[in-house]
Amino acid sequence: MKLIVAVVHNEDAGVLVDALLEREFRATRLHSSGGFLKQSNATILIGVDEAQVDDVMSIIRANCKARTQVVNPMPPIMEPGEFFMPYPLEVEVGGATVFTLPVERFERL
Ligand code: 2BA
Repeated sequence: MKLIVAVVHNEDAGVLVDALLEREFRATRLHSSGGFLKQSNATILIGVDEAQVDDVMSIIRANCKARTQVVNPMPPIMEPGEFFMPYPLEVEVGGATVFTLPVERFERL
């Protein structure tokens, strides 16, 4: 068995969980936030047989889109007389960041 951990955009999470449930995959949605942008995203946990990992990956690919986000960089600590022009930075946030982990033991009690 494998545990798929997918970090996705909040806006894609609902559709993704619905698509997984439609194909009878069980999923858990956790509220999370990115370390870099500090914006809210969603982490979806999906426990599946190894043979189903590719099916789940296809569902994630079909339902999660990459987006461009604009970030305003934090001003650095400056000496008197120095000047900082805060240019907004464009960052592409991927459709999904997916980790697939081996599961040592799984029980539903
Ligand atoms: P964030 O950490 O908020 O990162 C959002 C996007 O900012 C990233 O998109 C990437 O394009 C950019 N970014 C992140 N760290 C950066 C850095 N040190 N310098 C420059 N740009 C940086 P993604 O790579 O698609 O990641 C989307 C979200 O997935 C991340 O949100 C984080 O929540 C999660 N994630 C990505 N890689 C991860 C990893 N190795 N471990 C755990 N979570 C990860």
